Amino acid sequence: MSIPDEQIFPHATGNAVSTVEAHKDPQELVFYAGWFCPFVQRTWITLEEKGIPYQYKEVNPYKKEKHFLDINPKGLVPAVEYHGKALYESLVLCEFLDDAYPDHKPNILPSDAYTKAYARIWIDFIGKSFVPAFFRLLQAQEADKQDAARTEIYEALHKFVAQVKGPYFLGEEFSLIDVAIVPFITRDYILAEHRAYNRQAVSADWKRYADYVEQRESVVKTKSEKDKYEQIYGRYLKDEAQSEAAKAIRAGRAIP
Ligand SMILES: N[C@@H](CCC(=O)N[C@@H](CS)C(=O)NCC(=O)O)C(=O)O
Repeated sequence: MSIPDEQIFPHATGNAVSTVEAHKDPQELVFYAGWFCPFVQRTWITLEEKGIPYQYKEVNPYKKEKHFLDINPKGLVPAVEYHGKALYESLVLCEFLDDAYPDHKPNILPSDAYTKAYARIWIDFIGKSFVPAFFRLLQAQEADKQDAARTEIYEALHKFVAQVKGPYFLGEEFSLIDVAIVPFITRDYILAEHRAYNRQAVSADWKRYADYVEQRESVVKTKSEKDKYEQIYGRYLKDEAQSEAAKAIRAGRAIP
């Protein structure tokens, strides 16, 4: 019998424990998070990069509790309350943090207008090409579907890596492009262990980029233990997950 999505491990583990502990006190910014969620990790990395004071609140988004639906009617983490007003959507939140905390450097988006627009093109690419392919490969059951999804992911990564200046996407500066993709890099061992994905097989350049970006302090500080992620992704690997993302992939829709 499959385990319902609501029964997830209830709190962060590993490196993320001390990060959560350091953010227990009330602040004007409340961060509604799920320790396991790659989209949450984007916003969490941004908060840590910028040293913004925030209060971490763990939410199980699968329970769709009323108090959380009042904050995010979509019922998804991450979300924030800022001076009592709610916002959600990981990338919107990352950009908001740049705008709302201009004195907290570094900015996660480049200040130059051209580079900012160029960054948004590749952030959009991650959301429309790489992330859906990542979920498709996780959820694919038959060998031919897995092969097709692996090819799709490799093709997306070839296009992405052709633009990487190194060591980060834009060069020396860590930016929202890296933030958008790195939570999936820290979880790609699931694909490596179960779906014959391999960083080196994508390309040496991809492996170099992925190996480097996952070492960033803000990324390491927001990571839980591997076996806890495996519990969550085990349902995806059997295509039994009932998350909004899993259902969308199954139905051939864009992920929410
Ligand atoms: N587009 C959203 C996606 C957020 C998302 O899918 N979060 C998942 C957890 S990783 C969630 O809250 N799932 C609850 C559900 O699917 O019911 C974002 O970028 O913030």
